[in-house]
Amino acid sequence: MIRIQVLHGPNLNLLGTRDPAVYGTTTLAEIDAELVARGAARGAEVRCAQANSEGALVDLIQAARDWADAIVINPAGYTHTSVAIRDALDAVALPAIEVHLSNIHAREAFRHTSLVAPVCVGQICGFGPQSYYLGLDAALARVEATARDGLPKKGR
Ligand code: CA2
Repeated sequence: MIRIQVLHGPNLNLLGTRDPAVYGTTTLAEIDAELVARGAARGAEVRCAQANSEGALVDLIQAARDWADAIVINPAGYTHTSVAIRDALDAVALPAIEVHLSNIHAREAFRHTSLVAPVCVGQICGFGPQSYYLGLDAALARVEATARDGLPKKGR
């Protein structure tokens, strides 16, 4: 069975309760339930966790090494600032898919840079909650392809 760890960064616990114009009305619990259901439909186990602090996210990334085949992560505000989260993703060397609800490239300039992007397989942004579901598809596809064909020559 494929195992996917989904990680949500700071303030995403507020989803659906504040700022609906930017982040929509779907709650994090609803997104997590959909991810677990979609995973189960594909024969995969999906575990979801959210943390507001950088160190807690580093701990969750490290813990995923003992359990998961891949990570889907929305580092939220830490996307643009956290060397520690980038280093943790690099160190565990699991395939990671970066996701964002909003199109970070169409927003303020400081959101255009992602420190984690170079250590992820790829980035999906701008599709609201669908970004997570596409991220799950991408993670499952990558794990299945690696099991079938071995590690790709390029990419993580
Ligand atoms: O678009 C995304 O998913 C972001 O990762 C969300 C982050 C932001 O800092 C990134 O640049 C892009 C912010 C998450 C804050 O979530 C809230 C949810 C509801 C109300 C207020 C904030």
